[in-house]
Amino acid sequence: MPPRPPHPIVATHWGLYRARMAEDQIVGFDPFEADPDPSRLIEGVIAANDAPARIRRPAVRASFLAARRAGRTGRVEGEGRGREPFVEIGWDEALDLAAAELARVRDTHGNGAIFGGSYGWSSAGRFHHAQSQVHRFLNAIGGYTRSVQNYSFATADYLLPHVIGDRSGLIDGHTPWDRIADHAGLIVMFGGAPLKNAQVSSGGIARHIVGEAVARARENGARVICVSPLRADGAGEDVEWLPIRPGTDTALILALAEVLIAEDLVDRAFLERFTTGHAVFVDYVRGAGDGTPKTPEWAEAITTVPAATIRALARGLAATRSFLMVAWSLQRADFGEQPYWATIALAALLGQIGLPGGGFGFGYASVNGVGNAVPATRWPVLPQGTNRVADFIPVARIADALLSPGETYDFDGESRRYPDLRLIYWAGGNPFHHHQDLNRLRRAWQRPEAVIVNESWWNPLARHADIVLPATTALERDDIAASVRDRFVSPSHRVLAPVGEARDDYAIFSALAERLGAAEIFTEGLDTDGWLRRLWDEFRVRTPEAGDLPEFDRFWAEGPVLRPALAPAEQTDLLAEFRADPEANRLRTPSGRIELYSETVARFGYADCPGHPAWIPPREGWGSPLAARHPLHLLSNQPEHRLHSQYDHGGRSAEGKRRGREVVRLHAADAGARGIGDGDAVRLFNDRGACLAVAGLDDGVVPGVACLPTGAWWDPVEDGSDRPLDRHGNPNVLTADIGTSRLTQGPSAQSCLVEIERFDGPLPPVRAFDPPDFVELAPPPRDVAP
Ligand SMILES: Nc1nc2c(c(=O)[nH]1)N[C@H]1C(S)=C(S)[C@@H](COP(=O)(O)OP(=O)(O)OC[C@H]3O[C@@H](n4cnc5c(=O)[nH]c(N)nc54)[C@H](O)[C@@H]3O)O[C@H]1N2
Ligand SMILES: Nc1nc2c(c(=O)[nH]1)N[C@H]1C(S)=C(S)[C@@H](COP(=O)(O)OP(=O)(O)OC[C@H]3O[C@@H](n4cnc5c(=O)[nH]c(N)nc54)[C@H](O)[C@@H]3O)O[C@H]1N2
Ligand SMILES: [Mo]
Repeated sequence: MPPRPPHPIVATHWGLYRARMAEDQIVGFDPFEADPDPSRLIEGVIAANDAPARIRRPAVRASFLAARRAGRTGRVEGEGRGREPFVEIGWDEALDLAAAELARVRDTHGNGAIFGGSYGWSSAGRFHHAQSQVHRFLNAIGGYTRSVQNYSFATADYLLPHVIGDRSGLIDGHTPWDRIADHAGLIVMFGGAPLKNAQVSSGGIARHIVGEAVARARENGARVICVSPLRADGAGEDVEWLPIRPGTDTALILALAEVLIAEDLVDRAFLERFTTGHAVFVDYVRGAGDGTPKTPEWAEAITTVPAATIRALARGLAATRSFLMVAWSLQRADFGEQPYWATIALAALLGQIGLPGGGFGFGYASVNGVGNAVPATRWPVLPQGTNRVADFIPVARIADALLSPGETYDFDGESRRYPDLRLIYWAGGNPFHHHQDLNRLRRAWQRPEAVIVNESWWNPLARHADIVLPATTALERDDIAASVRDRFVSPSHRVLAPVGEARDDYAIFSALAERLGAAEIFTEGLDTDGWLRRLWDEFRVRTPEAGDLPEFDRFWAEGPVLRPALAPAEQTDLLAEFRADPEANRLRTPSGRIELYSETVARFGYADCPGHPAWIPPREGWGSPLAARHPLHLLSNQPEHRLHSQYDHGGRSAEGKRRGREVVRLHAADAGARGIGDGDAVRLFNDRGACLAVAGLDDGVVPGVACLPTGAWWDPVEDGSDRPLDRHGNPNVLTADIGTSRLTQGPSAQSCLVEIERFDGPLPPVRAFDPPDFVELAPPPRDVAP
């Protein structure tokens, strides 16, 4: 690599930062100068880099190593994954062992028995992106069973094509913030626009835009309403809060539609010209089939939003240019299709879709950069090769697949079978953070014959692996960073030496590929320097202003390049072209129009996702039978003080905790009824599990709701129970592992009921950040399956 410049820059998912150096040592970070609203998530990251939780050497689960050293293959039960000590070994033996597992499973059961979905956010750089690396490697050795979708918006991802023909307004094609700020008179944000979430964006951020966008809309006179169980989801003081019960927005949206219909405020011409199935939807809203008109009074009983407020809001929506935005969280819940489809239907009744700053869009603050007016660019990506295995699972059905190989399940109109997965390779994600019902996942996780993980930290994923290979962190390697939602491309310079024996994922996979006879396919003869140059050169060639971009060495020395923003005249609103000419620009739905009733979805015959938007009471929520025992609705939203589980052992995350545990926020009325005071230790529980946390009283939480953010490293008390108490406050010991519906099979974490009690016993110390126990020699395996 060319030398590191004197003022290096580091790219993270939460922003670009200038490294402050003193005598060649990094001493701190300064925010990137073009960023108006830099994130503090960088704090503590340097100190965390060589924390005790760091994985320093390759390590193997003790009974697994003993079995393999004794020549025994197959599943090794021992004490079970997650409950055993590890043996640290040298790189050569570790790589030989991992390569032998891959070869044996591939040769015995085929590449489809290797699960390489490896979902997760990894780190920001494009080349060392662990996801891309592991997929490229597994393709080089013949392929793997992959996963489709993501945890963020799986449900919307598979619903929207049925409704508007593609993922516009979800993945790209959003009406830009500028247009909304300039034209909208009323902005209704279901799930709010939480600035805590807009701190991050996959691939990195040069400019944080959400705070200034909402402020600009307010300056231009727009009324901004945050519909949420949490007041804090509003972006700023002058955003109005409309409190709602979680999981009930569909009822509110249907009632808004009912008012428009009853008061003749519907844009009939729009419905006729641009939609299909509106008669079915209107009949449903009026109660034609089920005898229940979806009136504001009906919705008030479900949502707690007063009927008068609903009527006034509906009239307000029709009286001005209005924009409906929905956070991704709403579809990570039972029947999460419904609030999205209902929003599109409501926007269609209003008839403003495709007009400047009008209509609908999704995820505007779920990450930074949604609605950023940036020119479409194909940023540098590591090519992943071709996967010769066609099979896949929906990403959130991992535990089902492991528990029930061969079993059938429904998915988007297909009846499919779960594959027989024998080996899991995970790099750059943390299923013991992201998956629901972790106690169930742990049971499922015992099934495969081998689990190989590349990680930097002894987090719950690494602890549940057989072979753990220590990976470098982003601070320890050179990379190129870029994000589809932003305008920058930047070097990310190595500012620290690797801790212990950590290696880059690229080096790890190169060495494995070598052992499996695929080195040339995987590396193409290039080292890191060679790859970075190739990615840069390819990017320069396909970028319009290629001539303005420096060659690699200058780029490396000079730092971030900002591409020009889209000029106002180049900005368009979602579905504007369709509105301008619906024949020439037919949507890719069967009718070519917006489908308020989908014959395709109706034909699938799923009771949990009928052919039009509908109110289906959640499996878990207020009013469901479980509420008698577990009356509080648990929201597990994204954490303000970290990205998922990353750097939970570091500075910023620790600041958000009390007594070393995650804070569960609840209303004083709910706390008082349970004898819980602010700062008390509490136990949250339901039939799936239990965790400790510290109570934070907050009148900005709707009564009946408890909010425990995700990301505290799971810290089970190992007492032999299959539902051990988590000491630290990880909500995924409580959440349900059930697909949103048979249509989309997405994660449904936000539909979760719990009870909370004061915890008066001695507080067990948090052990999550201690390394596991290490032993010198593996004990003989107790039980080896053939
Ligand atoms: N209850 C509940 N659960 C949820 C959600 C929720 O709302 N509620 N949200 C879900 C959503 S939207 C998401 S996206 C997921 C997020 O889930 P994940 O993306 O799986 O979470 P992360 O903590 O970001 O995991 C990334 C892991 O990659 C590791 N890593 C980082 N860089 C590298 C690298 O270069 N190499 C290697 N080998 N490893 C690296 C990190 O140490 C970390 O362990 O969580 C989901 N889970
Ligand atoms: N700081 C930080 N930012 C993040 C992340 C992180 O880990 N840390 N993760 C990133 C990722 S991967 C993703 S996918 C996005 C996710 O983005 P979102 O899905 O938008 O994130 P959440 O925080 O789960 O939800 C946003 C808010 O929706 C509200 N909400 C939940 N359920 C309901 C409901 O039924 N009705 C209504 N009206 N509101 C509801 C909650 O109060 C919550 O605060 O966040 C990203 N941003
Ligand atoms: Mo996500």
